Order: sequence, then structure tokens, then C-alpha cells
Amino acid sequence: MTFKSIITSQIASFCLTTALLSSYSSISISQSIPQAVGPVPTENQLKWQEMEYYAFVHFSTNTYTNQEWGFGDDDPKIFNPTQLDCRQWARVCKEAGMKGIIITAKHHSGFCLWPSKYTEYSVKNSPWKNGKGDIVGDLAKACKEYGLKMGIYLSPWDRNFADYGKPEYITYFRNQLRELMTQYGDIFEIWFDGANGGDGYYGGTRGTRKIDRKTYYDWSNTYKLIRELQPKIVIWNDGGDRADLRWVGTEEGYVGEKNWSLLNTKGDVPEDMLRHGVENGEVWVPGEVNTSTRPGWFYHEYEDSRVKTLPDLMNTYHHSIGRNGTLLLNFPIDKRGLIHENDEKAVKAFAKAVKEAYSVNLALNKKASATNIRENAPMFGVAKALDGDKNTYWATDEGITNASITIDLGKPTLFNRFMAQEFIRLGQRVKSFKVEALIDGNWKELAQQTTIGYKRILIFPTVKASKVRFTILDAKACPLISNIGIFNAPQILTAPSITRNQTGEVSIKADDPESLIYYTLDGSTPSSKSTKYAGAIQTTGKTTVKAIAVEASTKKSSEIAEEKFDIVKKDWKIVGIADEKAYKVIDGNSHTAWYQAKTQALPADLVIDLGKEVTLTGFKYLPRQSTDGVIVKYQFSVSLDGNNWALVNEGEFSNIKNNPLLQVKTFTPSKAKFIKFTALKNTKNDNWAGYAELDVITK
Ligand code: FUL
Repeated sequence: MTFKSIITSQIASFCLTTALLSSYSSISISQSIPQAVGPVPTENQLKWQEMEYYAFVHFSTNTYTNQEWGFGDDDPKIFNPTQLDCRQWARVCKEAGMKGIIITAKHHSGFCLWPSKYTEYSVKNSPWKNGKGDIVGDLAKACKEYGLKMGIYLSPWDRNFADYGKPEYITYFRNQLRELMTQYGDIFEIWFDGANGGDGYYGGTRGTRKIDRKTYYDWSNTYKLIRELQPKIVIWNDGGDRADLRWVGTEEGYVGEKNWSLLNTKGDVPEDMLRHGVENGEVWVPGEVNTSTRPGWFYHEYEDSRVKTLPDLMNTYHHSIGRNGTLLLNFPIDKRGLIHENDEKAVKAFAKAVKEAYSVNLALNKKASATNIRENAPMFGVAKALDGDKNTYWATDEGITNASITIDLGKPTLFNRFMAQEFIRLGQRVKSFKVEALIDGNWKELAQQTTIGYKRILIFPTVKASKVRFTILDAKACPLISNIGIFNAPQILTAPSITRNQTGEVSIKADDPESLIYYTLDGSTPSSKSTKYAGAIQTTGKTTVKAIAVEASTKKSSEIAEEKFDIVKKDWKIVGIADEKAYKVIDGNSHTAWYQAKTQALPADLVIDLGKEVTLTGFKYLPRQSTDGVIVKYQFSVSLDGNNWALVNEGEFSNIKNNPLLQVKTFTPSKAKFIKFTALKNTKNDNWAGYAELDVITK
């Protein structure tokens, strides 16, 4: 139902009521329909908020130089995707449940993905399609085909343009905006990044340009131009004049639990305001959570193994869409010009998990009662919050800001998620609320929280209850609740992680805290009949641990996790290094790392006393999952006395730069009490040797 039709139906129903009940004939329609409270969203902001989930794609010359920020001097000839296919991007996004795609038409390097007539620094001087291509145009067509909306990222900072910093650049910037706003159909969102000014190529001068980010771009006139050309657009701007949408102050993928869609009209917006909005703000500026599927925004082969996992993505969902934000999830387009298989797989699994969690609303059309209903009118009745229609709502009488709804689930029912939505067309109102469940005749509080906004999702351990009570504790005015959802999300059953510390204690962790874990230590296949994990397991020697995560209620289980551990490192000593942190190299925790001091020029030795004589057949090296200190050329030596060394293996870790995974090297059996791992060269060719873990393989 559209807003117009709601109003019409509300008016119609009131006409009827007033006609029938003469004693109420003095009630005017305007008194009954709640008045807006505080700022309200524009139609464009509302449409945008309803999209909930959409994609970013980062693609530029950076993709070919392994950079995050191009300097503006890379030759356009390096931009040569071999299989560029915007239809593949659109297909993946559609299948992932996204509603649109925002493309980096121009990133800070200034390189343009469309053949702008105002610069030579674009696809037209690249070998791709012999300079005849237009990626923005291709994406516009693909989005149309797949029913997606398209948005544009146009970096205000341009490290290539000679006149950046002068008024001439503003003309150039607006000319480019005009091209983008007129040649590609409807644009739902424009993104102006906050990185502005600094060093760059600038037409060959290679200087530093400083601008006043508040005044240089004359945003008010730029906004005017955009709105004239694209009346349905929303503007995202980090740092300039107040726009339609706000950054949430982090690229990690979350907004504050308390999240008002309001800011003040003027003044700086410190991180706390970005994260939480401003309760009594004067203007509607909702938060958009932007994050990438990988650590970087642009593609780097070495991040192929670092795509966000399903639990990571589910957390991101709950911390963005579940907290009154939208989710803008980035795909770094790879060198071929495609969304990489790993990212595709990840977002599809994510979409499936979201669907499994939220497709059955246990509260839908259930019987319910409320402590207060606005004028006792059915059109504001409790059923309106349970009808699955976000355009109708339960409302209380004027001035009633504390009220509850009790939903009767009919029978004891398992659930672990609660969702609420406010009818935000009339403002964001709720300041605090709580959710309780009737379990075995007693009310138990499941959660107490602050804001709701467009959508709020609460997560709690699974309970079995027959009734749920949702109480608004405080609000700016009578609350208007358009939707309530109760869900029983299945557990995320991913293979548990198995680690062993230096003393030989094995820990197993499931991604879902509610999962049960079963394991074996003899190499046999684990099942729910195997030993149940109840805390760290002490092991003494070579051990193979296999484990599964199991959902108790359904008995569904995860894939099997397996770790093979060699001898226990309890008696290992790092020789000749005073820094206690060096023990991170043998702590069994891949998330902790240690670096040799930078003053220690390569080659750098790491000597370990194994505490007893063993026969070695190999070793393992895990670099820290970053680009620093990744050893590529090495030697591995053994000794029985710590003085006389025998070199047993040397060489390089192939592809470690692109894929910094665990490296395993084997050699002919050699007796050793001491080992020496010598870093000869790292991937950056500087003097830094880093280690997340070092381990041995014994006979
Ligand atoms: C940042 C930019 O500097 C990054 O390169 C990226 O485009 C991200 C979305 O915004 O601030």
C-alpha cells in the first residue's frame, strides 16, 4: 500500500466512524493520525532505506598495481581486463539479494571508467576494447537487465588532474558529474569520499595540494546540479555540506547499537555522532554501513584467502541492517574484470543464511493485545504490527510513550531473534524498549535496548516460550510500530576452529556459541556420539583432532574440521632473543605474530631449542596475514649442540606474496635439538622478518 492510499483509507475509515458515532463527530482527522515528530525522511531517503542491501564495486588502475590509492601517474595501458563482464557483477549481486550497485567511476587516482570527454586519463586510452569501451555504460545496461539500481562513486580528490586545488578543477568535476548524471539513466546514490587533497601526480608536477574541504567544492551548488539532473538521487558525503546520508565512522562494517537517523544541520560530526546519530538532530541523515568482502577495497591476489566468512558476514548484517542502517558491501573486482569466485561463494552462502534465518516470521498474524491502542481504532490496532505490511502500524494515544504488545504464539515455540520496525515516515521515536518471553509461566527479559528506527534486530540465546511481550519504555512521542518479527534462526554450522597452545592444550571453538562440539583424537570421523567438547583438552604428543559443530535441536552438523599437531612445544626455548613477545611465534595462535627488530638487517636468524633430540622431516611457516615481513627466501638448518649447524633445506615460498598461507617444506630425515630458520629476503625487499607461527614435522 502506498502512503497516499493509507492516508486515503484512514480518512475513509474516519469518515465512516464519525458518521456513525455522532458523539465523536468533533474528532478531526488531523488529531487522529499522528503528527510527524522531528525530522522525517524524504521520499528518496525512504526508498533508499528500503533497499537495505546493495553493492560497491572497486575497480581501477589500482587493480593492476596492487594499490589501494593510485597516485595518478599509472599508465592507462595497464588497465586491460581480459574477461570484464558487468553482467557477471549484476548476476552475482542479484543472486546475493542485493538491490543495487555503486561503481567507482573515478577513484582518487583520477582514472575514469567511462570515456569522459574532459580527460584523457580514462578507459579510452586503455587497451580494453581498444579504447572504445565504457564500463559505467556496460554496468548501467547490466543493472537494467537484472532489475538493479545503479549508483556512482566519483572521487572529489583527483591525483591526476593538473589543476586540482584550483577553481578549474571544480568546473571539471561538475562537467564529469553532468556526464554521469545524464548519460546512464537513473542513479540512486552518489558517493563523495572524504579523502581530499594530499600528494599526487597532478599533471606531472608531483606536488602536494591542500584544499579546504568545507569550501573548495562549493557543495551547495554541486548538490543543486545533481538534484536537477537526478531528482530521485540520494547524496552521500563524508566531510562536505550535510548530505542525505552519513558515513558511520568506520569501514569495519557496523553502526552503533543506538542509532538515530538524525544529525544537526551544521557543525562537525565527530565519530560518536557518525556512529550513533543525534537524538534531537535537526535533519534526517541516516547511516550507511560500508565495508568490503576483503581487507582491501581493491583487488589483491594475496587476499583471495581472506574473504569474510559466513559468521563475519552475518555479524555485519546484524550490525548494519539490524541496527537501522543499510549495508553497502564492496566487491574488489579482480584483474580479469570479474567478481572473484571466493567472493561470489561467500555472498551466496550469506544470502542463503539470511533467508533461512528470516523467512519464517513466527509472529505473523498471531493473536496479540496491547496496553494502549490509539483511540481504540482498528487501523492503529496491534494487528497492524503483525500483518507483515510495513506501511501500516500500531500506534498509541497521544502522549502515551510507555506501552506493550503481548503476542500469543499459541504454543511453546523456539526462537532466538526479535525484529521491530518503526513507521519512520512520521519520524524516529523510540528511545528505549525491552523484549520479554513467557517461559513456563514466568516472564523473562530477553533484551533491553535503545533505538529501533527503520529496522532493529535483536539476537539472544534460543528460548522456548508461548508469549512474547514487547514494551516501549520511552519514546519522543506515541510510538508507531509498523512490523514485529520473531524468528528461530538456525545455527551457523561452519567447521569449528581447532588450536593447540605451546603447552599442548587443544581448544575447539564453534562459530555459533549455541552449537555443541564433538571431537575425536584418534583420526576417526566425529559424530554426535563422539566425545562432547567441554573445555580445553590436554595432549602430549603428535595428535590428530577432528571436530564437528552440531545444532542440538535438529542434530544438523557442520563439515569436519581437522588439525594435525606434531610434538608439543612445551619445552621449546627461543635462543638469543630477549623480547618475550617472540614466543608468539610458537604460541599456536595464528592471529598473533612477532617481527624481528627492523634494525636486524636480513638475513635474520630465528633459533629455537627444542628441548630434546628429535628426527625432523620438515617445517611449517605461517607469515602474518598482511603484506609486511613476509619471508620469501629462507634457509632451514639443524644442530644437535646449537653451535654446529647443518643446512637441511633452502629455497623460496612460491606465491607467498599473493597468497600468504601456511607453508610446508619437507627434507630428508635429520636429527636435531636446535633449529635455525633464516630469513634471507622478504616480499617487499626490506629489512623485516615476521612470523605468525613456526612449527616442525617429526618422523
Ligand atoms: C575510502 C577511500 O579512501 C577508499 O579507497 C575506498 O574508496 C573507501 C570506500 O572509502 O575512504
